[in-house]
Formats: sequence, C-alpha cells, structure tokens
Amino acid sequence: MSKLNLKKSKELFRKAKRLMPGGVNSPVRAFRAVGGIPLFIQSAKGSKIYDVDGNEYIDYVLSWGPMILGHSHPAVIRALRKACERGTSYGAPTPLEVELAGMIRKAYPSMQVVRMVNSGTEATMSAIRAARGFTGRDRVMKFEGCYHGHADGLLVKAGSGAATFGVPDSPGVPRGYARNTITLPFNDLKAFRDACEKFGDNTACVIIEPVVGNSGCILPRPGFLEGIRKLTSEHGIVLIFDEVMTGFRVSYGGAQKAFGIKPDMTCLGKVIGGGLPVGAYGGRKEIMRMIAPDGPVYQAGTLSGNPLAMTAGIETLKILSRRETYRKLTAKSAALEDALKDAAGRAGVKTKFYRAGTMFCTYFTDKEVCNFTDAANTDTETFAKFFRKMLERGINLAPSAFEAGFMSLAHTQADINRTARAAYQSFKEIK
Ligand code: KE4
Repeated sequence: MSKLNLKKSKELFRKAKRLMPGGVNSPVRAFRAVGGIPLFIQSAKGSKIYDVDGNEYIDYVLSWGPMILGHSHPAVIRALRKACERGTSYGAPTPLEVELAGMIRKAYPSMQVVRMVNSGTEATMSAIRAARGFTGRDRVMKFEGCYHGHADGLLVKAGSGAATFGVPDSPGVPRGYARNTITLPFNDLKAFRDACEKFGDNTACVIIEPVVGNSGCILPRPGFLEGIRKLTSEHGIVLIFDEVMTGFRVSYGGAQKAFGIKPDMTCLGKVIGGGLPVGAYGGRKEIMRMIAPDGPVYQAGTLSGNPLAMTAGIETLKILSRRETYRKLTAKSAALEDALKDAAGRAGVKTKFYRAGTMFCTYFTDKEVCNFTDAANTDTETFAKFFRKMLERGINLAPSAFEAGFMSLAHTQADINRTARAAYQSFKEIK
C-alpha cells in the first residue's frame, strides 16, 4: 500500500476505468507492470510534475521523451500563447512547417525531404508504405523488443524461431499482415545476414530503433548497425531508422549522427513537437517523391503540420541547437548514471545501467543486456518494488522495466542528489 496520499487519483481512476479502456489513453500509463494506481497529473514545471493530490515528483518520464527542455519551458509557452491567438489550425500550409522541416533537415541531412504527421505511429507506418511503394516489395524486417507504434503490420512477434514469418502480437491484426513482417533478434548480425539471404529479394525495408528504448535501453554492439547498413544496401532494402525516441535524445543529430550511419529514411516524433502531437518521416528524395501529391503513395492528415505543434517544436529545437545545450544535458545524464550506480553498489544490489546520451535505464540483473531476451530475463518484480519505493520518495520513473528514462535541461544537481538519496534508500529496502 503506497504511503503517498493518492485520494484524488484513486477517485479519478475509479471514474476513468468506467469511461476509458483500463482508465487510460495509453496502456503503459495504467501502472499494470509496477502495481498501484496511476498518478493523475495536475501540472508540471521544469523537472517536476504535480499530481492531483498535491504530491511533487522529480520527473524522468518527461512525457516519454518530448519534454527535453523540462516541462512548461517559458520560451515554448510564450510562443504557444502567441500562436494560439493567431488560430489553432488552418488545414493549409504555413511558414511554421517550412521552418521546422528546414531545422529537421539541417540536423538530419539524410532526411532530404520531410513530411509532418501527428504521431510516431503515423511516421513509421507511412515510412514503411513509402518504402514498399518505392521498392515494389512487401516484406518488412524488424527487431524483437523494438516498438514502432501500433500500426497493424508492426504489432508482430517472431514466429516459431527467428527469421520466420511473423505472427500477430495482438488480436485484431490479420495473419496476412503479420506474415509480411519478419522479427529478428537485436544485435545478431548473423541472423540478419541469413534473413537477407533468404528473404532479401522481397524485403522492402528494415525498421530499427538504433538504440532500443522500448525494452529499457539496449545499445547496439559495435559493428551491428554498420553491418545492417551494408547488407541493406547490397540487397536494395530501404533502411529506416526509427528515431522517434532517439532523435534529439542521443544527440542533436540523433543516433545516426552519434553512430555515423546514414539511413535511407528516418522517423521522428516526441521532441520535435515539444510536447504537442507530432511525428515526421523523411529520407532520400527519390523515395519521398513517391508520396502524394508528388507520387502515387497516399498519406494525409487533417492536423499534420499543425501550427501549435510546429511552434512548440521550433522553440524546442532553437534551444537544443545552442552549442552548450548537449554538453549540459550529457553532463546531467552522466551525473545521474554515476549516482545511481554508486547507490546500487553501496546498497549491494546488482544492477546494470545503460545510457545513450540523455536516455537510460536500470536493469535488475548481474548480466549484460544485449537483446530483448536478456531484458525479459531481468528481475522485473524487483524493478516494480524499486519503482514504488522511488515514487513514495517523490521520484517518477517510467512505470515499466522495459521503458527508458529521460533527462531534461531543467534537472538540477540538487534533483540528482535527491534522486541518488532516494535510490540508495530504495535499493536497501528492496534487498
Ligand atoms: P507514438 O505513436 O506513441 O507517438 O510513437 C510510437 C513510437 C514509435 N517509435 C518509437 C521508437 C517509440 O518509442 C514510440 C512510442 N514510445 C512509447 C514509449 N515507449 C510511447 C508511450 C506510450 O505508448 O504511451
């Protein structure tokens, strides 16, 4: 039983469960993986969020990534206020989308042509359709533990054994969709090479999270991404980097900049909307020119390029593009890493901490985590206990062992020290 006063959250959750599936608008928010009831949030400012019962938390979820400047950044709020007064949506081109597309292309030169959409899911499903239209091929390859949004063809798990036809990972996904998706183990270049030999001729694209943020935080082994790049080029397969999470998180230029890999297409989301609904996909112009109205591949959206989302994204990227920003973000992230590792060590709890730029996670294990199977074999029960203890101490971590945590520009050394103290106490209590 939580020591927190969650009276209003409890009441709201009771009502919400009658109105919405699981009482939430996205499954992970329901705290099913960690127990207890979800917090209903009233407001957020800087590194803190405040629930409806007035409890304050240092926030490392940051809306699952977007709030890299911290919540309610004054420059973003000021710009949004002005934008609202000019109208909230026109369904027509605006100078704002031209500006944001230009900023994205400057940060991601591989995205020669960019299309704005309204979510990461829309970005990935549209990028795959573009790749299929461009290649005339049907098959898609993805990696176990990577999540690319909830489009039918991506809710697929490996069949009975790697590199076989996919099977639906959710009711409602027709087997016909799943059969076109092959799921492979992350960090296993041999399995990928074999799959290319076997299926390469009819594979339109490979989609990958270059750092897997949907199984915690799994880093690519040296040579893995380079090997995928080489093999996809040899087989005429479109390489799609799903940087919805890693974009502007691993570095300003994303994982492709950090690892020096040039994908054929990239999907973005989260940070580029500064907390408003947004996604984007883009890549080689000959592929993107397939997209209507230039080409025959159809994709559209009522609110695509919405002026409010564009405004929040532009203001966010303006601040991120300043020289000092990533030095500060990286320093804060490294300080948190050192503090959490030290706390676990002093408490005598075996953990593995992984970080890529400003995204990170702690696994409860004494073994390396290199793929989803490794992550699934970590002690998720102990993670759940740790999560609840940290929440009681005013630290909001992602409510699942298979999610990444995020750092913001607003987190202070005092926040990190408080997090370290809470972690040491929590580690000791869960032992
Ligand atoms: P959205 O449709 O949720 O905007 O983006 C889907 C998506 C695509 N690609 C990657 C790499 C992603 O991480 C996501 C969404 N991330 C999850 C968090 N792991 C969003 C949180 C949620 O589903 O509520």
